[in-house]
Amino acid sequence: MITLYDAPRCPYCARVRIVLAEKGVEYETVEIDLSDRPDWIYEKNPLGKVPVLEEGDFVLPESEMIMEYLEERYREPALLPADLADRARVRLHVYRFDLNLGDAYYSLRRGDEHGAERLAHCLGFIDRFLTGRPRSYTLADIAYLPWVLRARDMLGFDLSGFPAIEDWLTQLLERPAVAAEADVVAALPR
Ligand SMILES: N[C@@H](CCC(=O)N[C@@H](CS)C(=O)NCC(=O)O)C(=O)O
Repeated sequence: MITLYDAPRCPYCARVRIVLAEKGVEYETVEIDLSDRPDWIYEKNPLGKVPVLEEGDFVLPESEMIMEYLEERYREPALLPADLADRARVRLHVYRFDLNLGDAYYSLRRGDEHGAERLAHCLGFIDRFLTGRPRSYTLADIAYLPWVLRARDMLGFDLSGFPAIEDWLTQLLERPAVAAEADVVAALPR
């Protein structure tokens, strides 16, 4: 049985929850209180962070690595394209997440003076990228979605200036795995 060391409010954990749900993998959850982390979590991950995936002796931190592991372990439904170049592009988007979105999101969340502008700037790039571009659903969508959802629903960031992102979100929310994550966000204390 797979165990996920998890925290509902953690968007990195959300990546893993969504991949597990997409692939229909049964797992158990150990919820970690991020404001009072148990000392033993450092034995699972020297950085003390979640998510951590565990299966017997195998312990794997880092959401990006966990998504890749699950993709290789559970082939269906595929969340990486068949074409090698397309796979590399998806990985590039995931690799550049901090630059493309994460840094700006946390800037706003910290209350930095120009946080909202930074986030709007990044979302503008993503919106232009998504505009009129038919794409299949991949790990890249899952890698970005938890922050977009939290920006809208927790930070109250207005997405109406980003129509392609709004369409993308609406389409993704039709997937049960993504809708379940929206429910997790809705239940978070504000
Ligand atoms: N690079 C890590 C980041 C994970 C991360 O930052 N998790 C946060 C919760 S959202 C955490 O555990 N924070 C505790 C800490 O920083 O001490 C990943 O992709 O899994």
